Amino acid sequence: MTRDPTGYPDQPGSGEDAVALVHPSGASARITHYGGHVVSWVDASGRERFYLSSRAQFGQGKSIRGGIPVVFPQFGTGPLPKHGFLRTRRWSLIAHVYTSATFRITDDEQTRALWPYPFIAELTVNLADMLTVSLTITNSGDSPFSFTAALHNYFAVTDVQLATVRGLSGLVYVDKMAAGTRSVEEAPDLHLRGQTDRIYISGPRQVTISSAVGSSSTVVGTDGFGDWVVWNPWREGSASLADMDPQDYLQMMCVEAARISDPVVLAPSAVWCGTEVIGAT
Ligand code: TA6
Repeated sequence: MTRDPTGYPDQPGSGEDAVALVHPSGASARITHYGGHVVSWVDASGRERFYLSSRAQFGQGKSIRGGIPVVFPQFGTGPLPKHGFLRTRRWSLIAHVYTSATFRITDDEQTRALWPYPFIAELTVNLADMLTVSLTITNSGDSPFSFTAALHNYFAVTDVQLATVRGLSGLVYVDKMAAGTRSVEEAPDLHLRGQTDRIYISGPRQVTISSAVGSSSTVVGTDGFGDWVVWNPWREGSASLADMDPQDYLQMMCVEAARISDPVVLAPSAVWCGTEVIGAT
């Protein structure tokens, strides 16, 4: 999927307001204030590397379907809204040059009503040969808290049935499609054959999606996360999502840098940082 880096699919009434990054190589990226959400990265060869649903909703109390939703302070379901509350809130832009932008969001009355902790979250996106995304969480209160988090990457693939994920072999995974049972990944190259929703525990720091866009690969390296999530709703799952065309499951693969199995515990004034570096080869 190639998208004009200066343009954007029309989203009538979407309220999408994004910050653009541009690099002399021709690469570009866009990040919305809503959700502190990377919605596009076009690499130097002009290929869009993220899936973004044409039915995505912007700023309407929903997470944007595509790009990189920021998950904090709860991955998945639990006492808080699913995947936490940062992905559906407006962030402030605090720094922006051509190739880099930093967004910030802090606790407020609404977040404290859900989760009673003061925090500062910052998302920094750097565009160079690769795209680097860092999520930093500071405990700005006076009691410790713990959290789970993820950068919920929706990578673009030309055909999910041809794409593979390398790097997960030998890992234990929690299979949400099999009532949370644990299995060991045996495939050197993971092919998705149907609806998939797995948490790979304590994985390597790098995975590669082969045959991602055309014959090119997407390489994701991480620091501070530890787990990986692989998700694709397949035909049946995407049909139940109002913000996704049922055929779009073919064009996306979520391979997420996550911190789930070993939640972060932050003392007052302590800072955690999770980073991913994404390359296109
Ligand atoms: O990260 C995988 C997952 O937790 C799946 O279980 C699936 O529900 C997906 O996220 C998308 O969640 P969302 O709330 O954005 O529809």
